[in-house]
Amino acid sequence: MNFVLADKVAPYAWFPEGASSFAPQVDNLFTAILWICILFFVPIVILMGYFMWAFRERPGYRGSPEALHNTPLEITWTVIPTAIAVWVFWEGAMGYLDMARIPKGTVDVNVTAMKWKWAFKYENGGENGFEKIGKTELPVLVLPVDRDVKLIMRSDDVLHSFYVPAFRAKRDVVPGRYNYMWFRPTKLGTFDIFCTEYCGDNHSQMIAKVKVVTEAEYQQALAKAIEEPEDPLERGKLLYKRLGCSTCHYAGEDGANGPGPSYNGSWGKQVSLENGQEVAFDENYVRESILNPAAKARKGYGSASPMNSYAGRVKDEQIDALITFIKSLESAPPKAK
Ligand code: HEC
Ligand SMILES: [Cu+2]
Repeated sequence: MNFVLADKVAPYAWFPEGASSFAPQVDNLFTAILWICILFFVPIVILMGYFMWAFRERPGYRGSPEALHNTPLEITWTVIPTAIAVWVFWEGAMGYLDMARIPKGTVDVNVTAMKWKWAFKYENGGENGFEKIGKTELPVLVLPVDRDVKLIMRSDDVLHSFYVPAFRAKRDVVPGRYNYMWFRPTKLGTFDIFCTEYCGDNHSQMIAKVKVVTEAEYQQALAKAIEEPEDPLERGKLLYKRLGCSTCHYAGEDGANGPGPSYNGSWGKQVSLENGQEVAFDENYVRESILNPAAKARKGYGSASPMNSYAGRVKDEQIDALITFIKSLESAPPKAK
């Protein structure tokens, strides 16, 4: 017979694959507690059954009315269980402290939970990619193997909980504050990320994957995360968000009602400056505004522009892309205020 039930059932019924430095500790303590329970439970139940039968009420049988006393026995059954309970507490407390104490020199990732998805931002500002797994596109968090990883987590809406079963790591993600957790992946592979705090209708679909790769592959993934599209218009749109222009300038159909002028319908017009002059809103004006915003302060926005210079922070091709983007809004309707 080549059908072994344990092989079919075990991967689901027992632990998922352990892939972090926490896994051996958690699994060993769990297994030890399980065996302690079995070793106490089985003899106690057997003896209980036996005593029920041996000391049952029957014609001609009279039990002793006095309780028996045996000092060595009582000491034994007090000291041994106490020692076991203290050991379980000690192991649990040490394991907890290990998880709570975040080491230095970690790879940091920002995690945002929202109804009903996860978003990850790497140290270089790049965002997670997606991979088609089964029918759906899932966010994929790429992490290096054998490095300590720290997650800085927040929620956009309600309480969620970040859980990677293979890492034996779980932590609530709370709106209105940052929560931290750390772990050290020890195995290459792709593992599940679940939300494990019921957070609404689609809670069960709040899934993502963590992909543990070698250091070299991780560096590639980081570089890819900040890669910019070839197409200048797409690139400009992306930079408008990534460089934070969107926090002050309105463009297209989004962006803040911030302190900056709207890009919509600006291209090609004459704009009045604070010093009374007029300039054409063209390539050179945009370029100068990015590199030296104070040079030609726009009328009505005060001479002390809140916009900081981007000199040294943007390359010429990035300015070209931003120009292409602003130009594409030449006849966009003004923002709905
Ligand atoms: C902190 C808010 C802020 C940020 C961030 C910001 N700007 Fe500005 N920007 C302003 C304000 C306010 C003005 C108007 C005053 C002035 O001309 O300096 C302005 C002016 C401009 C102008 C001249 C526009 C006009 O209508 O006269 C351009 C072009 C411009 N910004 C582009 C950008 C780009 C591109 C980015 C991102 C790389 C950016 N800004 C980021 C606040 C900001
Ligand atoms: Cu959730």
